[in-house]
This record gives sequence, C-alpha cells and structure tokens, in this order.
Amino acid sequence: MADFTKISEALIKGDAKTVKELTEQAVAEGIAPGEIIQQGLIAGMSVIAERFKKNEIYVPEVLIAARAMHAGLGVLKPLLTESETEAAEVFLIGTVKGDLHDIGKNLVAMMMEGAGFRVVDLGVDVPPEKFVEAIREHKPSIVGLSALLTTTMVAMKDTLEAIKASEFKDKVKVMVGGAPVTQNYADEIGADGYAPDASTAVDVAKKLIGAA
Ligand code: B1M
Repeated sequence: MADFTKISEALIKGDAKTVKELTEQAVAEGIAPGEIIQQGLIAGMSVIAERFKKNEIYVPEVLIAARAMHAGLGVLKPLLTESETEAAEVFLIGTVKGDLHDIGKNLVAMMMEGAGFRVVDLGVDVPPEKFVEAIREHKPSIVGLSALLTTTMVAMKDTLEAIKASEFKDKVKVMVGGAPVTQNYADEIGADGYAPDASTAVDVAKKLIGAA
C-alpha cells in the first residue's frame, strides 16, 4: 500500500531521489497517477506554500521542493490519461513585455502546478498579442501577469486591454503580481486578482475559479 505521507515528507525535505523512487513504487502498486499527485505531491507542496507564506522558509527551499515535485511529476506525466490532464484548470503565465525578470514568475508557476493547475509558461518579455494567441491555443481559466519594473507595469495594462478587446473578454480571469505591483494598481487597471507572493497567488487563483 502506497504511503502518501512519505512522498509528501520527502518532497518537503526536497529529497528528489526519494520522491522519484516512492512515486515509481506507488505506480508499480497500481495507484492512479492523479491520486499520487493529489495526496502525495500536492499535499507536500501545500505545506511548502504555507511555510513560505509564514516566512518559515525562503526561496531556495521552495525551489528545492519544486525540483522534488518535478521528479515525481516526471514519472507520472506520461501515465496521465488525456481526461486527467484535461480536467486540470489551465493557468497561463508570463512576464510582461519589456521585462526579463522570471524568478518570481517561476515560483508562482511552480506553486500553481503544486496546487494542481496545468501551467503554461510563456516565459519573459511576452507582448500582449502573444498572451491573446496563447489564450486562444490553451484555453486557460486564469492568466497571470508578472512585472518587476515600474517601467513595465504599463505593459500589464496593455495586456489586459488586449485581452478585453479580444473574444476572451469575460471568459478568462486575469491576475497580476510582482514587486512593484499593488492591489490599488490591480484595481486601477481592472485586473480580477492580485497577489503579493507566490503562495497567496494560489489562494487568489482558487478563489477566482470558485475552488476556495
Ligand atoms: Co533587476 N531590477 N533589473 N534584474 N532585479 C530589480 C527588480 C530592482 C528593484 C533592483 C533595484 O534597483 N533595487 C530594479 C527595478 C526598479 C524599479 O523598476 N522600481 C531592477 C532593475 C532596474 C533592473 C534593470 C533595468 C537593471 C539594468 O539593466 N540597469 C534590468 C532590467 C532588465 C529587464 O527586465 N528588461 C534588470 C535586470 C535584472 C537581471 C537580469 C540581472 C536579474 C533578473 C534575473 C531573472 O529574473 N532571471 C535581476 C534581478 C535578479 C533583480 C532583483 C535583484 C531580484 C528580483 C527577484 O528575482 N526577486 C530585484 C531587486 C529586488 O527585488 N530586491 C531587481 C526574488 C523573487 C522571488 O521575488 O520577483 O518579487 P519577486 O516575486 C515574488 C512576488 O513579487 C510575487 O511572487 C514572487 C514570489 O513570492 N510575484 C507574483 C511575482 N510575479 C507574480 C505574479 C502573480 C502573483 C505574484 O500573479 C500572476
């Protein structure tokens, strides 16, 4: 019988090797990949998210835990059935045009993945039209925009306007974040959500899709 707690504990410790081995063991025991993800990997990542939020751990620990999560996901992804993959809500994320900072954006992406979203990461310096094209292709529930420069915050407004001018107006939720971004700015440009950090971003995303 698979011990999901052991998978979670290994993930929390950032022990990628053990996570991979325990995940392989659970698969060999015939446990459904979706169940291993939910009860082993996501359960562990939720603990990491909580500790990060309370400043009990910092960015390096989160990155190490995320690496362990990916070791488990690497075993499971090829085994997920199409329906299991498609069932997950899609979270599309990118750093806006003109901005090359991606460390915070990557953390948000990892936390979202850890919370069960299927993440599509467009990378950095993403122009508004590329966001719209990607919405057309991946049909996300939520689009996340990250910006680290005061000079690129305006690209968030441009991206929101491009989305609102497209056929996806009212069909996707848009959330924003990044060091210079505030709730006031999010309200001013008409974003649906704002989060000051990666774990709060998960809470906000869940609220936006009505899952929290
Ligand atoms: Co840049 N940089 N940088 N930089 N850089 C800052 C942001 C800066 C504050 C440094 C400073 O002057 N004190 C300053 C901005 C000033 C301003 O606009 N107010 C600055 C500058 C000026 C620049 C350049 C213009 C420097 C130059 O070339 N003259 C240049 C711009 C390049 C460009 O983007 N076009 C530049 C370049 C770079 C590097 C390439 C060298 C490198 C980036 C490497 C990379 O990302 N791969 C870099 C770095 C590392 C920084 C600092 C030091 C660290 C940023 C970081 O990764 N923080 C930064 C100073 C600082 O913040 N102390 C600085 C850690 C990360 C985990 O936090 O990104 O805030 P953060 O993400 C958090 C939250 O903000 C939130 O969750 C994350 C995790 O909790 N969050 C979201 C982020 N996105 C979110 C999205 C959400 C929700 C939450 O929903 C969708």
